[in-house]
Amino acid sequence: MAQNGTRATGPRCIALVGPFQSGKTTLLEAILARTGAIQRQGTIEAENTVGDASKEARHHLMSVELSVASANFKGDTYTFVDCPGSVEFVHDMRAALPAVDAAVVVCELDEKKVPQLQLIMRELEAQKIPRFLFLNKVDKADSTIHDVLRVLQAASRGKLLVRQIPTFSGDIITGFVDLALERAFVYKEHAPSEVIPLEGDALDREKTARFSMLETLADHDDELMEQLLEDIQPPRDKVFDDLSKELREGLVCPVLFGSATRTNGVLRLMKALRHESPGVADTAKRLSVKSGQSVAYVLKTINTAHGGKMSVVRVLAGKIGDGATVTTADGQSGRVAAVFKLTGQNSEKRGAAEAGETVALGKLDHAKSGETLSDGAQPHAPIAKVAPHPPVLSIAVAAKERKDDVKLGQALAKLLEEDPSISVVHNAEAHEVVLWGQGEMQLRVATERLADRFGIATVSHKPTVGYRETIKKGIVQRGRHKKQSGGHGQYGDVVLDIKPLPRGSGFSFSEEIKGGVVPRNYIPSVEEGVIDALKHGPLGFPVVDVAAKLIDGSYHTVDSSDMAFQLAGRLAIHDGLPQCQPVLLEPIYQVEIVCPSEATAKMNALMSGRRGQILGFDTREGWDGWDVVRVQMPESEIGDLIVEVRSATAGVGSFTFKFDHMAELMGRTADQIVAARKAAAAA
Ligand SMILES: Nc1nc2c(ncn2[C@@H]2O[C@H](COP(=O)(O)OP(=O)(O)O)[C@@H](O)[C@H]2O)c(=O)[nH]1
Ligand SMILES: [Mg+2]
Repeated sequence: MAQNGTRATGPRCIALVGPFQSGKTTLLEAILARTGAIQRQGTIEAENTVGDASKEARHHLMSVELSVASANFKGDTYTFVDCPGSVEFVHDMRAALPAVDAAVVVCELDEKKVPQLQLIMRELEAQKIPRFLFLNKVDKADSTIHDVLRVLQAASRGKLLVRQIPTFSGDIITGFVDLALERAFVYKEHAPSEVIPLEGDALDREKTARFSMLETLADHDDELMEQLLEDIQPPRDKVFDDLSKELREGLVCPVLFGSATRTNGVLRLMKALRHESPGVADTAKRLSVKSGQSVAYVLKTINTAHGGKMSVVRVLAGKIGDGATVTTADGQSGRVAAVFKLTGQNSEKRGAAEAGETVALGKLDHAKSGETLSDGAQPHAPIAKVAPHPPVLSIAVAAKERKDDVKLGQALAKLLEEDPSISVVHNAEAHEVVLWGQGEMQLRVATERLADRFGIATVSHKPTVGYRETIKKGIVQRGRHKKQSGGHGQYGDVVLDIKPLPRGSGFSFSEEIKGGVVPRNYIPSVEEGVIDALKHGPLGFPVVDVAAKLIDGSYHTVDSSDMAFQLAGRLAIHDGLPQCQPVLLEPIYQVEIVCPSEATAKMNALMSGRRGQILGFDTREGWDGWDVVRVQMPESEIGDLIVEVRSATAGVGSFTFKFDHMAELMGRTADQIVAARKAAAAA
């Protein structure tokens, strides 16, 4: 076939992305089977696919991390990166995308999945990744191309370009016409499609659909526009050139279709990739990779169960082999222990990797997911910086056995290197290690990995909320510490004027001692005692927004000491506060929820169930059909908010939050919190 002369050559790296359950992992399997990389095509149901082979993925029957496998097709290697579709694992996709040549967006014709598809398309558009759309599961579909465009175009800013039209037998799609080739194919199950004559009704439909494909291409090509206006048939090569060029520039997103389970449409997809997808030279240019140095990008780093670390990298320039010294963007060097070819969970040693190849490098200590590596000691600027989405859910984890505490910290550090969309916060006050992440499943998988890969059994629970307490009125309170025990006694005596302060003021200490009734040198000790007593107020929480003024007291020349005055200060607070109408304070956050507009009304109901206060609605800037809802909400209610936001938005709603203020909390809820705290302290 004499197709365009600008076809990229060499190894390609292609991301398989798309909504959850659209068939990405199955499509990878179909590609591997069709190209002969594997003997038999496995299925998700039989749990024998190349992708999703990790223990956690098999257990949950879903992709929980990316998998990589390569196929040879007509002399070139294509490495596919099967990215998880779940929003909770989306960072794996986002961090892998910079280094791929193109993405195949696998989707179904399902209106409910359009918002998810839109999120993914946005990411591809933002990162300027050339993209094809593969409409999967046509074995179940009877949709026309008209339906496809009506439903799916909403998800894409770039124009969807129909490259194929389905042909039917009754209601069932039995084949397709390729509009660029102008050829008709009929599907054969698990075998290449067969070319059939293009005639009759199919030919008429082909003419119409081809014309509209050419019109779309002509939007960005004046010469083609003129040819169309003058009714001149453009040469086939020109059409292929345009397809390829406009794909690479992200102007159009060609739509192909098929069935991954039946291996239909797979060869056409491979051919489209071969002829139209850019290669490593274009990708290196997109990423401003400097020449004269070997450069690789870490799509993902994985700490395997056997202790070895593997970094999946794409070599963007030069060559990286066993024993090479490579340096991270921040200047940390390490030696490549081995180069592997990956097929899902299987790795096989191989020789050096050349520009374009996607391989795993062994035991690179400093490599994190998203890292840029270069050979020698000279760092290369990071070629991409994909900031993880802010976390939305947290759990507190602890090692089941004390002896694993140190190991837990080390293992968590490794999980964070692999997936920076998880973070760890140490809550010193509550003695908790809090894991923050993108959702329940992601954090559950993280704790499973702690067990499976690092042998650490953990227990997890809801993180402690940062309650505080304060007082509503003041008091003047004496605190006297006096002990006569044989020889040396202890004596400290203070009078404190205790007063509430405005919200957010914290704590202040002052003194107004006249005539040296409390000697200067003891005053700091009084303050220390006060501060110490405020750590646990009468309700059991740290006390804030309180002023204590030392106004009187007495001392003893022999028995007074720092310790005695500390105790006196503590006593005054301890005895005084219960009489000051203590009240619980709870942290209130400002929360910004983003959701498709259809779901905005549901947020109202959701908020009233969670003591949230809606401050306002807005349209989301740059996001047609989306809203921003601003609310104030107690920290305790944010804990699992994401679960409800997602269920009200087909999984796509999200939020960010920041601390706003502390608010008084009274009544039953407050009583329960105080009782729970007392019970916990007694336990
Ligand atoms: N009928 C039909 N089912 C499919 C097809 N491709 C995938 N599936 C099924 O869709 C489900 C999700 O597939 P999977 O590959 O795990 O989707 P992923 O989440 O996108 O990786 C599985 O039950 C597959 O067997 C297809 O072409 N036709
Ligand atoms: Mg999958």
